[in-house]
Order: sequence, then C-alpha cells, then structure tokens
Amino acid sequence: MMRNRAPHPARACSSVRTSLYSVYIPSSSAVFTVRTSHTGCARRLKASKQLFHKDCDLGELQSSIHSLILLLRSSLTIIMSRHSSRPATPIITLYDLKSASPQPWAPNIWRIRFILNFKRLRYRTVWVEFPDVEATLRAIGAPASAMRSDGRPIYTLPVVVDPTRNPKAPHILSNTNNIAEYLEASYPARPVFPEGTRALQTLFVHYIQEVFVKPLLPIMVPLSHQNLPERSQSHFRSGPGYPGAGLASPQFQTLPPGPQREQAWLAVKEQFDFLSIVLDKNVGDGDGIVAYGHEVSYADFALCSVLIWIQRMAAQDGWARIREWNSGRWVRLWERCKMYMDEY
Ligand SMILES: N[C@@H](CCC(=O)N[C@@H](CS)C(=O)NCC(=O)O)C(=O)O
Repeated sequence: MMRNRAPHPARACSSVRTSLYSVYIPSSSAVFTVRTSHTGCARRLKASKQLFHKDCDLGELQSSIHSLILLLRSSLTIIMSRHSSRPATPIITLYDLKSASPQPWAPNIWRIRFILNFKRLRYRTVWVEFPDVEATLRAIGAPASAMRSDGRPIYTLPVVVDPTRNPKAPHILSNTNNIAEYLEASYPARPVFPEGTRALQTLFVHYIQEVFVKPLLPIMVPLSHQNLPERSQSHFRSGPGYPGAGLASPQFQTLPPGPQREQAWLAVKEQFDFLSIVLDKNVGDGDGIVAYGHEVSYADFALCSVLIWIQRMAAQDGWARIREWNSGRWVRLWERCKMYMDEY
C-alpha cells in the first residue's frame, strides 16, 4: 500500500518545488520517503500524486518513480531515503546489558560483539536492564543458559537472535561460547577459530573467564554495580536471588583507596604478569601480542573484553595502571583489537 503526503502547494511552473511522499511497502515493513524537486507544472504534479495512491510493491514503486520522471520531464531530482523502525532485511540482534552510560561494558557480551564486528555481520543491540533479563529472554523464547540445583532455569546475557537464514524460525542462542561457535559455523569467512586452534582457544578462554578475572571481581563488581541504572542497582540490593544482600553487602562496597585496594590490584597484576610470560613465548614465530600467530582470534577478544570492562568502569584506578604493566603489552593488544570495537 502506498500513502502520500500532500505536496507543497503548487506555485508558478517556473519555480522549483519539493514534494514529499511517504511510501509504505508492507512486504519489507519499510517506509520510504520520496522527495521530488522539480520545475514541472501543477497539473503534472497532480498526476504524479495519483500514482502513489495505489497498492504496490518495490517493483511497482520503481516503475511509479520512473513514470514520475517521465511525467515531470523538466529538471527533476528524486531523493529516496528509507526510514523504518524495522530493518528491511532481517539482521542479527544482540541482547546486551544496559548500564547508566550508553556504552556496552560487560565482558561476556563484548566477546560476541567482537566476533560480529570481526566477521562484518550486520547487527543491532537491544539493551536490557538486569531486572528484565529473565522476562525478556522468556518472552523471545531464548534458552536458559544453565539450571539451578533445584531445577529452575538461569537466564543470562549475551543472547543472540539470528533471523537471517530463516526469518520465520530465527536461531536464538544463549551462552557466550555457544554463540561464538554458532557464529563461526554459520559465518565461516574471517574465522575467529583458525584451523586447529579450537581446543587451545577454548582452554585459554576458560582460563580468562575462570581464573584470570577472579582477583578483579572485588574491585570491578562494586564499580560495575555503581554504573548500573538505579533500578538495576536496587534489583541487586533486594531482588530475588539476592536475599538480604542489603546496601552494606561487601559484594557492592567499593574498596577504599589504601592498602586494601592496593593489595587487590597486586593480585590482579600477578595474573597479568603470568599471562605476559605465557604470551611472550610467541615472540619469534608469532608476534608475541596476540594469542595465536599474527592475527587476532577469539582468545584475544576474550582478553580484550576484560580490558574494555576495566577501561569503562575503572579508567583512572584500573586501566591507567594496566597500560603501564608488562612494557605496554596490554595497550598493544588493545590497539590490535580496536578496529573491532564498533558499537551498533
Ligand atoms: N554462562 C553464561 C554466563 C553469562 C553471564 O553471567 N551473564 C551475566 C551478565 S555478564 C548475566 O546476564 N546475568 C544476569 C543476572 O544476573 O540476572 C555465558 O557464558 O554467557
């Protein structure tokens, strides 16, 4: 179906007029704006207006515009722009956690963002607040990422919905590593798991996730909590699953400047030092910066996602320190990953 907005009132035939037409194409849920600027006469303009009153699809739209050009043979330019709440071609949706700032911050979710960017896949982000994670994911039919011991499901982000292969039955995936493997299998161009590296990369990422980040948690969890929207903060103070946590819970207390905080950073540095020694082993046959050879891979994205988390939540107290550690190695890794840090 096509609808039009009334063109600007006709003036003298010699003057330049602009007319705007909003054209809705149901098959692609797209709304096009067709702007004509011309020096045609009012009679011809009226005729062109009628063209937009009938039902048409994209092909008909094109032929309508062609007829319009023929009708308004005098100096005519047609500018088409598409404005649609829903994209015409289905694209991947990434569900991410909303913080108080408009930037993505959560390390698990950055791992997927990195892969989407690296593979140059089109995607959009849906921002979800912590208190809404379960309801949102249930509503879209996302699988739980784990089960509690009592059998209740646990819903977490990231979640990816990929309708590109079958818009009527999109793939809906949870669990970071699971999503990573799905994206690699479905979009093998520009691999993030170069041949034969899957096992070692899985081990590396497991280490980052389960060991490397552990000493960071007492520092980063309270800082991340403070950067959440107020509703999310209260969810953690009093929400189900966090009984009696209360405002005074050490989980949410920022370490005050002083020996306790310095001690915490020292424990973090030990992990960075260890990893630096490991990565140094690649100097010679690799570049010594990335985990495998000379190109970035999933392992680097897992590590750099943690760097982004620190940079976003603890720019001064955290990232400013880490930049100086291990002869600037972590800044060099950041630079290698920087071109895949787009935020859509
Ligand atoms: N096993 C999941 C864990 C992901 C996870 O813990 N996500 C957190 C945010 S970083 C989450 O969504 N938590 C939801 C909640 O606590 O309600 C994965 O690897 O993706």
